[in-house]
Amino acid sequence: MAFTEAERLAMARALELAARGPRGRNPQVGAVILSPSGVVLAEGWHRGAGTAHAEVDALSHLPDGAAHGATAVVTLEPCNHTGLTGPCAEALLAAGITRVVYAVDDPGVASGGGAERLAASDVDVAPHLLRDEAAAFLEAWVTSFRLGRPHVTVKWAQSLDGRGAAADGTSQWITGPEARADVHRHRAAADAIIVGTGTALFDDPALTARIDGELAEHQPVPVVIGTRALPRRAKLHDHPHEPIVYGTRDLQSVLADLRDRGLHRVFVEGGPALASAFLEAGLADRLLAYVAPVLLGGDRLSVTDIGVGTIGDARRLRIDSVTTLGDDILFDARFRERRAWPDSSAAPAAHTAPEEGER
Ligand code: AOF
Ligand code: ZN
Repeated sequence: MAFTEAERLAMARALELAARGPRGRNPQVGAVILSPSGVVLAEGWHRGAGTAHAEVDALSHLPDGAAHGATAVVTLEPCNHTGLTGPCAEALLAAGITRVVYAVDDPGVASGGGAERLAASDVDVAPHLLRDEAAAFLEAWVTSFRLGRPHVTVKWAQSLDGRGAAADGTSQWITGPEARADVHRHRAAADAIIVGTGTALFDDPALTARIDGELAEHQPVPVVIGTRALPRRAKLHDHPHEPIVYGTRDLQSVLADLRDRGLHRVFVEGGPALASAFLEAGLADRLLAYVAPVLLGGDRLSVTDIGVGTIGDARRLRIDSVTTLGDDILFDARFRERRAWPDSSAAPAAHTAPEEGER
């Protein structure tokens, strides 16, 4: 598919615009309207459920007729349904748009199909410009949309021999400063950050996102799972958000509650028992494994039992990137099998999601 330089720049701009929208139930979407010669005519973005979609927001800045023969560049395939607002495909046609460039297909059964609708009316539809960037940006929304639960990233730091702590349980600073800074960037991108009470008691983590020593603009809500009480002096109590404490081990109900609170990007930070519980339940979408060139030996592993009794049951992942961070290496991987809710009307029981690109 051929794209012009103006379209590439417009898509990069549309992704920036998308990020201005709130991280809520609806996707964050951006749009740019280009004249036939590639001049930016208008910009728009989606401000959350019930408000205008990005394309309609962009078109609303133009006088009638000004978009005739123009190109719409959108980060998500224009929708084809009447939800809380009308179908964008029809709005683009009514405005006289003759070319639509978009990044990611709309995964919705009802909302999808906008590309076909537009093509059927002789609009030149060019999909998948900057798809990888846009898909990464929309990953959490696509997961919550498809699986009916928040997107879960499990993170751990490990020694080269797969240990998560030394024999006495100490585990801070397995990895170096570059890797730890990277963890804080991921924290800042999350809506909630979960630890077990064991970690909360033993490590006394602050669970804030800090960039260059300063609190990041966006702070994830700290969440503690387990039955032991937090000491009153725990650092967690100084977090800008009041910690949420769940005295249950039922991860389904925890995720359901986080979803109902509008927290769709969950970052699981430890320890091994909690990470293993998410893995065993099939409730992990992404793994960030920071591997340090140290050996610890002993029996404190990064992951414990995850219900794999035989090699055929091994949890398989796809590695998306391997990055050197100082002396350490980050494996960023996606789980091949993921589970939705067993009890959800939004998705079938123990549903196994096909991999991205296999749908
Ligand atoms: C677009 N452009 O900017 C967005 C889209 O209930 P509604 O009407 O807000 O529709 C929400 C659905 O529409 C959402 O699940 C997704 O499929 C699509 N979002 N589509 O063309 C946009 N935000
Ligand atoms: Zn729409």
